[in-house]
Amino acid sequence: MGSLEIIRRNSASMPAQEMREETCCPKFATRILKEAVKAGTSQSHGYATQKNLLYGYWNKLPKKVQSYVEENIKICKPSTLHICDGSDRENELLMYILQRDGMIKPLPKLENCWLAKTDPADVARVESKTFISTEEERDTIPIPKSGVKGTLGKWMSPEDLDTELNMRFPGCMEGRTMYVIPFSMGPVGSPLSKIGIQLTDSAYVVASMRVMTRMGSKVLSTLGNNEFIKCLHSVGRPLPLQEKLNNNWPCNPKQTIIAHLPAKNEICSYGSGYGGNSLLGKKCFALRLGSILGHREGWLAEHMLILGLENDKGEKKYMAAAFPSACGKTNLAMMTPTLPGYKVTCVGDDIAWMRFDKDGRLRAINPEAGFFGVAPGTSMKTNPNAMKTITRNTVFTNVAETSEGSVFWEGLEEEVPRTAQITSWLGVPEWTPDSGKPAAHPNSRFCTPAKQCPIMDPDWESPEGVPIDAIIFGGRRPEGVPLVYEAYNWNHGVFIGASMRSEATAAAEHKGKVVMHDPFAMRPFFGYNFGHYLKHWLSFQEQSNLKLPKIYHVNWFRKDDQGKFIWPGFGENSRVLDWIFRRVNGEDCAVQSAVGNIPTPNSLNMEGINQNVDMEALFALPKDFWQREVKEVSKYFDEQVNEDLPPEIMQELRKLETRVNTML
Ligand code: GTP
Ligand code: SPV
Ligand code: MN
Repeated sequence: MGSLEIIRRNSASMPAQEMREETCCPKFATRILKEAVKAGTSQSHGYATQKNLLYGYWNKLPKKVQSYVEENIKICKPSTLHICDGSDRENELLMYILQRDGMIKPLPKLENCWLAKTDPADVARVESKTFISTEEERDTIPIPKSGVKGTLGKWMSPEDLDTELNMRFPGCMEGRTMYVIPFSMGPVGSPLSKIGIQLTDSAYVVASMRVMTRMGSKVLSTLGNNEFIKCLHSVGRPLPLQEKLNNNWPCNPKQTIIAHLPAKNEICSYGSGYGGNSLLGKKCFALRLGSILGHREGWLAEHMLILGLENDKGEKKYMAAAFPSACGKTNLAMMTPTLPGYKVTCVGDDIAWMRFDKDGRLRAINPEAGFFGVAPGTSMKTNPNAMKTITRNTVFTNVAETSEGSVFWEGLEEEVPRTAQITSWLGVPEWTPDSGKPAAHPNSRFCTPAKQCPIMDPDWESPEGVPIDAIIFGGRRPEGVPLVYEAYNWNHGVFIGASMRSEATAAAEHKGKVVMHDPFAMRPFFGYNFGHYLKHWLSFQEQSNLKLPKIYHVNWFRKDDQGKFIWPGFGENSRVLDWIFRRVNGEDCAVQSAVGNIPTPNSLNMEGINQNVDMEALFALPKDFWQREVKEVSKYFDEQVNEDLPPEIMQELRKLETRVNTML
């Protein structure tokens, strides 16, 4: 069968797409597909399942990968197969297909940039439908106190999960192409890296994985016949469609499930095409399965940015920071310091894999190769490095567009021409703020190659990772929590991570701005029992050969009585990083407080700050607030972590309680 016949047959049930094909670049696609099919079929003698290999080389797949693919072709029944090589030509093909299907459109004002708009029902991670399946429930989550609903992850028995998967996956790719994506989390070949194979029926996912991971043929040669993480993904909308798509975006929100099977090193995700639900290398692999592997193998997989900070004397240190989703990791990782002579370099903006090396130093790699960053709030004022990164080769999802063919979101008001008309993410033309609705979805994002960021650290792809001297926790705390404080020691630091709380954001399905517990910024991403996770963190304290990083807590989001942020944030956060830097260097610039060491008066470098900052309000420690905080954290540990709470954490809580109660 000829290539285009295959394509035509696939879209026959959706005549609108035939028309779009005309408006794209059919000649180009015909040529690539013809070549691809020639290459594919002439090489496909080993292809046992008699399916149509549309692109790629079956024989180049290691045997174990072939078996995994074959097994799932039998279940999902795609009509064609595409084995990804990661080439530019392949990407052009994908972009053609996505345009033809009405899922993306070009943004002519920017270089090779694209706009995708999803079904408005598929815009964020869905924690309520995300499960980890182990024989023993307690391996996955602490058993909450009786009568309390657990919030530290969701468990499903292997039998129940089997039933759920069997209800969804058989035939789920009918009429569609199954893409086989070989990808490496971490630099290809690094001893800290791990390889996955994702099978998906979404070309959008392939295009995104190409940016977010190292993807393609080079990964297969490194893999050989070794084990890999199995990642199966389907949007859950076989062809012909039973119901019309919304926005041409295939997804199946009612049936969505994101399942992790640690015993089989496997992830199965169905029904969502968005972000962390579908780019399985990210949260599913690098954090949930990653944390399990880390526990097993003695390392850490964390929801942390990694940055390098060079001071005005040319000294450099690396820091890792865990903030919950949409709480400022990308911004801090790419910040432009306002302190003269300081320089920040970016290693990663979302995930860190960290391991102590033979000299006892904690080394971190960024397992990702791209940024899937929150668009709203990103501007030349707040994050110029991100703005410079996303001007080319970027896929924007659920942002608004301008009449001149560029993008718009909340925060760019000063940076789009006054004459430009704005079409909102929901397609409402001539959008104005008066509509009362945001132009871009609050969780709209850019997907952009990390190497385009002008401040990438020279060692960001170093196979051995960068040495970490400080670990920073933080969240959105409108009241009570000071700008920065330092843990008294490692165990106190682990306690600080465990008691993290933050205002809910749009990155998940939560409503409103309630302050939620989000220990280690990992609550949605723990791959195993949080109590065991704490024990793992605490275990490093006992190993005397380790040079443990110092631990900090920061809060950029404290508000005054008028509801305004007290701290200017963004580039000014360099003042806090500088203080941390000096503390790591052993400088005597801290004083004890109930919560930890805080800067001595005037030790925070405020030189040249062009705004009045109420330092007293920023560092105030209201006794009643902290008494409530202690009670709340205590209740949380008691109800949620229950029997699995390590005694060391309880001791730290009691110490905090005593310090707070004896406060003036
Ligand atoms: P995920 O990608 O969801 O994990 O989020 P993230 O932690 O990388 O958050 P990001 O840096 O994208 O920031 C999210 C929002 O917080 C944006 O709207 C930013 O403008 C805002 N933000 C970041 N840093 C600061 C800060 O220092 N002060 C204030 N007020 N807002 C900030
Ligand atoms: C987050 O929510 O923390 C993200 C975005 O980084 S997603 O990839 O959708 O998880
Ligand atoms: Mn994140």
